[in-house]
Amino acid sequence: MDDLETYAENTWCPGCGNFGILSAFKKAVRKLEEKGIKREKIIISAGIGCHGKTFDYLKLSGLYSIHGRSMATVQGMKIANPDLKVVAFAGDGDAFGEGIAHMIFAAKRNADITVILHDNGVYGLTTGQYTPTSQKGFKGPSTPKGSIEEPLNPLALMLESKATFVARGYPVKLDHLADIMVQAVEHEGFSFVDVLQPCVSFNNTYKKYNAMVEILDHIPANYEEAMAIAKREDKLPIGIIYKKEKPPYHKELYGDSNPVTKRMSREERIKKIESLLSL
Ligand SMILES: Cc1ncc(C[n+]2csc(CCOP(=O)(O)OP(=O)(O)O)c2C)c(N)n1
Ligand code: SF4
Ligand SMILES: [Mg+2]
Repeated sequence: MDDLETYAENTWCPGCGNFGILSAFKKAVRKLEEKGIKREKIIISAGIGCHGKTFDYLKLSGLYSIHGRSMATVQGMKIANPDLKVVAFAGDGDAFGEGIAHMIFAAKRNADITVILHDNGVYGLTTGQYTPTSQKGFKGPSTPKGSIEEPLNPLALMLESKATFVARGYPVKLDHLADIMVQAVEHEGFSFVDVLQPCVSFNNTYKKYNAMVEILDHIPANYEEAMAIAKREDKLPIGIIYKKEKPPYHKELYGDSNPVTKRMSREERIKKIESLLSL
């Protein structure tokens, strides 16, 4: 048993892409520790789904969220204590179905959170319904004749929503994914990692991804190049697709102040409210 493992029994299907995501994240935590980020400062959350079990299998502090709400949960954690590095594990149904407004607004306001998307193009836990990222023609119990909708492009959507760090990884390229995760957590602002995650039971994409994944040899120079890479259909480039420095939401909101360490007394708060009301 490693020191990031919990007592929870792992119930993912053998071969699931989630195993690689979990291993890559454990590697990332250890690399972050080597860089001086204490383990107790890394706080996690997750939605509901197969991806959500990542929360059960990681010995880190956090709060298990509900379907589509882990992005809101970690934003609250960050505002309450800006010293924390907060990470949300999200599913594609979770983040871009139920939680799509949270994703867009978290990116728009440059909330200092990291979202790791377990993008398997399917509702895995509920056994195979189509999601916003399912390919056109995808067959499952809710689309027996094949989905007639076009999929969302998570990278392009997050770029358009003003995310300041956008990346894509593949669990088969485990060390590469771990490096992306490290940089995503280190980034000050909204960081989004779209992980191409094969679901062996309901959407087995290993063959397709093995043929189409290509490691980017540079970080695109600007937004336009990033968007062009995000929209490529001939290949699936992985790596950091966009990175921009911009003040994060909590700093715009209250500078370097930390409500945990700089908590006003009751009297000070009443005085502050009175002064605000008298304006
Ligand atoms: C508010 C709410 N709506 C729906 C559900 C039922 N539900 C649980 S998991 C799930 C699908 C999860 O799919 P996804 O987010 O893609 O995660 P995956 O299982 O593929 O990792 C659904 C619809 C729920 N638990 N709560
Ligand atoms: S149903 Fe799919 S996503 Fe869920 S554990 Fe099995 S292979 Fe993984
Ligand atoms: Mg899914």
